Amino acid sequence: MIEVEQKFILSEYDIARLTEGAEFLGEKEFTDVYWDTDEYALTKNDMWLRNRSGQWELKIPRHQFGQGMSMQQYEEIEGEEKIREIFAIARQKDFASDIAGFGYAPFCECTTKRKKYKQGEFIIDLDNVDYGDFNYAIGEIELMVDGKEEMNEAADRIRRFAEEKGLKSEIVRGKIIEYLFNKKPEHYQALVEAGVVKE
Ligand code: V4E
Repeated sequence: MIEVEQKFILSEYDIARLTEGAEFLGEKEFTDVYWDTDEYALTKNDMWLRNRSGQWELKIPRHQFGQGMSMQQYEEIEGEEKIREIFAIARQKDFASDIAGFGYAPFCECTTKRKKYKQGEFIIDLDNVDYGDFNYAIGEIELMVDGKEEMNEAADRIRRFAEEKGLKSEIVRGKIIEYLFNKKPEHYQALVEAGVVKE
């Protein structure tokens, strides 16, 4: 599955409009640890390797030509076996030790409290992210699609839905970009220079 999503900074009023009549799917909490090399080998290529509460996941960009940067599209690879295949990392010890051997190390840890809603075909996530010494609130509107041919159309549907709810489509810093912006300016700047982050 491919996730097509758009992020928003939401006021209380926006949240009320977005969730009015929506089905509340539940609340969960998870801790993410993101990994990269000192040279930012992954994130400079917009690839995001994380351990989410014990599960290894990799997000790979699948942005479509013609979509603005406010709409982000990533394929999610789940499980260490598939990630080992992609990076050709043979099993020697556990996954963390094996990737550490290739120069990977954690660069961001954060805990998210997520409220999830279903509004028609759309999934709405309202996240509150705790980085230890500061917090960030961010919302996402998402659609999951089977193939890349469906992505542009899904992106348009999200954009129309957001407009109906009075939301502006603009570039919003995702939770990890927000962390780098505040805490790791060198890493943040490297991503701006690589064109991964648009200011
Ligand atoms: C894709 C990405 C990053 C990885 C984290 O993705 P995100 O969707 O923010 O996290 P989350 O927890 O909502 O994942 P889910 O639970 O939906 O799988 S970190 C940065 N990016 C891309 C990115 C970018 N290139 N530019 C800007 C301004 N923000 C984010």
